[in-house]
Amino acid sequence: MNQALAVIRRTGMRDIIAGARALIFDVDGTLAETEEVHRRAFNEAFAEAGLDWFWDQVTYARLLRVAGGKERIRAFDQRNAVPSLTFADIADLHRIKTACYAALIAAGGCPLRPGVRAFLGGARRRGQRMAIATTTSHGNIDALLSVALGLDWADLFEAIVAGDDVPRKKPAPDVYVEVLARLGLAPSDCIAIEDSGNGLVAAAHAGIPVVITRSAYFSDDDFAEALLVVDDLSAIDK
Ligand code: XBP
Ligand code: MG
Repeated sequence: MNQALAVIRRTGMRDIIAGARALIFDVDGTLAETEEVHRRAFNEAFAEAGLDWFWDQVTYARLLRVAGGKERIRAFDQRNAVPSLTFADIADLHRIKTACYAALIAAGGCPLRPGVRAFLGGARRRGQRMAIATTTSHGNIDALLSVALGLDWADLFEAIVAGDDVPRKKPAPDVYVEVLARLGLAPSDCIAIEDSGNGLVAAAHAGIPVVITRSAYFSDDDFAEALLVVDDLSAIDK
């Protein structure tokens, strides 16, 4: 698409996005580039648990196709003919990882991605309703957004649905279906803001139009079904 068409398309999209009754935000990779912090937290948890595991960026990029930290640990353990961890072991290990993540975020934070703060402010000024639909946990959302948006961050979002609130994680549509139910809105009234192929599939299967903001670990995913793909949210407000 040439530059002029891209500008027209983006301008038209800006009006569509501004006209949505609700905006539903993914968290990891969308509001902030958190996956490197998650990866560090997983590796700290493995060391604390005495496991000789270490996930480098290449390994983690492959494992990120599995949504959910517990599921990711299980997928990695099952690479061995005889998995070494029970479900209880995995739950314990994931609790350690979540504590490591909270400590890393508290120590250094993870800034909001470019344009996110302005985008949230614009939506609030326009009176648009906002919600969160994520695979991660409520504890991780709170750890990240308490630092990035302040202790009253939850006041911005009418509905906050996390991975363990629903039977199936992304790419299943469950978190988005639950957000729609809590908002009492139709899919076409809303727009989802996502960063990954799994997130696009989840929102699209709930019938919600999707804006993709490319993130570090998912920039090469297939976003053909998205309403709009931008490098970050600042591109929309221009
Ligand atoms: C991203 C995920 C999460 C995080 C790790 O969620 O898939 O699993 O990678 O967090 P989203 P947990 O992009 O939907 O926000 O270890 O708590 O799962
Ligand atoms: Mg994401």
